[in-house]
Amino acid sequence: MIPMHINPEVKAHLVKNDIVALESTVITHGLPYPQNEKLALDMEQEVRENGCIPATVGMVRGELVIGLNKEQIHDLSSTNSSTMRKISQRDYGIGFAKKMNGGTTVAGTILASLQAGIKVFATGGIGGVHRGSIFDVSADLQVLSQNPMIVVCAGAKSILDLPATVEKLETLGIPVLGYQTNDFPAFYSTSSGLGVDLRVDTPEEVVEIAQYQWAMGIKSSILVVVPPPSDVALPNEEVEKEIQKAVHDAEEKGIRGAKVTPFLLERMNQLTDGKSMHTNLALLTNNARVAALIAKAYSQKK
Ligand code: PSU
Ligand code: MN
Repeated sequence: MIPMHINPEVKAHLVKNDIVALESTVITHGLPYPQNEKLALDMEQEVRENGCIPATVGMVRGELVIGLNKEQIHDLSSTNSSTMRKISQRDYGIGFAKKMNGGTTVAGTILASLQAGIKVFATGGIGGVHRGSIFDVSADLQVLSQNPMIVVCAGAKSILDLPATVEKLETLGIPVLGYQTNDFPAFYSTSSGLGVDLRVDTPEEVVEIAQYQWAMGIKSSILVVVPPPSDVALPNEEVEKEIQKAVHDAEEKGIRGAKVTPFLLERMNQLTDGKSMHTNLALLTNNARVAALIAKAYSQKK
């Protein structure tokens, strides 16, 4: 038995399954306090306003919590990130045994959601293949390829090598659906110049495709990519300069492993005078909205 607590409201909705899982590495390591706490609550609110129940996932003193309460969200938001772990696939045993506090990554949240029976999950951007000379590929990709979830995101963070990440998604057999778009978004920008496997315009189409894929016995996630809202999207060329600087700084400072992504996000925020964070926050809540529409459709079509 694993130490897992499912919030009573989430538990009561598991049969209907009109639930959206939300990650927490974005809270513990992705955004500064207090913007992270506000974001977490805004995403939950967005899910509720669109007719579903939010379940923010995290680890609290070695217990996997599915549906953090407000106090737990406050604690994970305001605690120094260096004392918390990024919980990805390899970290569960360690986190349980050593009673750690941590934020679950995309990989960690997918694994937790499946334990609870949740099928739809919203995040900002998945991890992927990093740029630069060090070989660094997020465990998110592998976990996406092996676990059946509907994952809503704005593509992969553009601090990554997007063409390589998209190739890797193809190799791993992860279908990429463009939600009301023909383009693979570049996180801060609406298009990376890369395509998607299919454009879909409704939540029902996403659910139908997922159900057929899983009925084939294929246990991979379905990636739904949503461009950032047009009023906050940044021009590709504008962010690209800053990304190159941030990646250069990370290499120069010898940043490695799980620290790379948080470093790059913070550096981007400094380099863009907070503009990148503004876009990041807006796309996260927008993804929560789309995920709720999909979870609702899923709950009705089960
Ligand atoms: N996207 C963001 N902020 C984040 C992340 C993604 O805008 O903080 C997190 C996600 O939790 C993702 C993780 O799963 O970064 C990837 O980390 P890594 O590259 O170390 O696998
Ligand atoms: Mn990595």
